[in-house]
Amino acid sequence: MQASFFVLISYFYIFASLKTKEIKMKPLVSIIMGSTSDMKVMEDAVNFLEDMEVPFEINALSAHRTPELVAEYAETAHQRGVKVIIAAAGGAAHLPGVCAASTSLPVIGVPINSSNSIKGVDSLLSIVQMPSGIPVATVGIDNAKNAAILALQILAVADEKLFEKNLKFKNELKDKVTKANQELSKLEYKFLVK
Ligand code: C2R
Repeated sequence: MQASFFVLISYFYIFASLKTKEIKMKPLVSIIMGSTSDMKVMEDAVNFLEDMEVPFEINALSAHRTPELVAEYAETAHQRGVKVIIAAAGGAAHLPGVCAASTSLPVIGVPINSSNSIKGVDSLLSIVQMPSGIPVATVGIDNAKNAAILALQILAVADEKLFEKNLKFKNELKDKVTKANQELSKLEYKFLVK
């Protein structure tokens, strides 16, 4: 009786720990943004990582509004398993740079054309013009998808499965161009030379 109770408890323990493992994936990519108002742009990055099955975490943090939290977050990111940080901000976009100052993980910056921004150009320059020694790899204005693709490519250097996924994605891009050219070849104009 006592033995079967012990077996039952062991099964329950194994099942519970497997479940916890399943739920508690370690994030490989960490997305941070200056405000949740950036989320409409950052959804492109979220969707790409989701499609590629890359575990990620997401937080709103601000170098202006929550400076202590940004430093704590950046200093501890690698302890949570994070390998790449994507940091988005608009206007006086200091978040990516301040984050890069407190971590040796690669930081990818996404300049946001926010409501307080001058068409995203201020955000772009604030992120890209970092002083020597503290780089932030900067993508185009509002180009959150490119940030996620670059994050995947960084991870793929040491991960065969992600390397294959990235290759498949790039091949799909090639196929799109091939199809586009097939469509263009159907055009009929008097002066179009084929
Ligand atoms: P609100 O919509 O919250 O007013 O934010 C955000 O990224 C957002 O694009 C407007 C814009 O302010 C940006 N913001 C930063 C920082 N914190 C918030 N650029 C920062 O620390 O760099």
